[in-house]
Amino acid sequence: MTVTKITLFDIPTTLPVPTSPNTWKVRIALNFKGLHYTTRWVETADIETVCRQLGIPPTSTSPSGAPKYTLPALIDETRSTVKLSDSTPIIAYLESTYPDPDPRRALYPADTRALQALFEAHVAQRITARLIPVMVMHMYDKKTPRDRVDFRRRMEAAFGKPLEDIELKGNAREEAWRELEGAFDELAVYKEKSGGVYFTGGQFSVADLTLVGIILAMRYDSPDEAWPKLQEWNKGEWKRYMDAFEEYLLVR
Ligand SMILES: N[C@@H](CCC(=O)N[C@@H](CS)C(=O)NCC(=O)O)C(=O)O
Repeated sequence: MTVTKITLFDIPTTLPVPTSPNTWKVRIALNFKGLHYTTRWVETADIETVCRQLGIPPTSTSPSGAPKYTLPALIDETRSTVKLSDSTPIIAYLESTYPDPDPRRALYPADTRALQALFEAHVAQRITARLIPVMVMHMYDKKTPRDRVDFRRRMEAAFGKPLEDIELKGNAREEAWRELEGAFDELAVYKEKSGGVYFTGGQFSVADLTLVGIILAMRYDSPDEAWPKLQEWNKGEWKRYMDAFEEYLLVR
């Protein structure tokens, strides 16, 4: 393990593991690179205060025009102090600061950045956006009591209805699951073209980590619905895919 002084900021849950797709992306990258780090757990309700206090930059702008702060964030105090937010730039930083001597183990090769960004946008549109209507109550359940209040308030404001009514039921729910299965079918067809276990062949990349983060959220937030379905789709393809990441899922 490389001696580094890195803090990863992640969101706690009531489980022994986090469920945030974007923080998982960075955690897997740190574990894969063998960099020493510790986790600072910050409830969603405190993200803005903690980031402002520590000088961690916002990741976007809210509709009101105010800066928006999200996790993951990372502070690296190994050489000088570097403060970062946003999963993909964090991985790009880790890649350039702590490159693997073997270039085939690069997680974010510079010449693939456009394609990887395109993949991230595709997954966000086809999968992530479709998960809330079938997972919102599962997500709610796994949040800390304080974050449940915050989550309910934000979701109800965004959807204009009670949290319980955001979750689809009956036929509409089945149809939403069929659409999600179709999105994974499509990904399986593309993945076969890589000729390897991962979307980038024999070595996973940021693109794979984006999808893995989403699948981990499905597995941990919804272990009795999303995860059993996913394991069956495409003849067990996604179960085998996830097995390949098992050694990088340590939470420290
Ligand atoms: N583009 C950001 C998105 C991060 C993001 O949306 N994080 C969520 C957790 S997965 C978050 O911090 N949510 C808290 C909030 O919206 O207040 C990234 O890739 O890191």
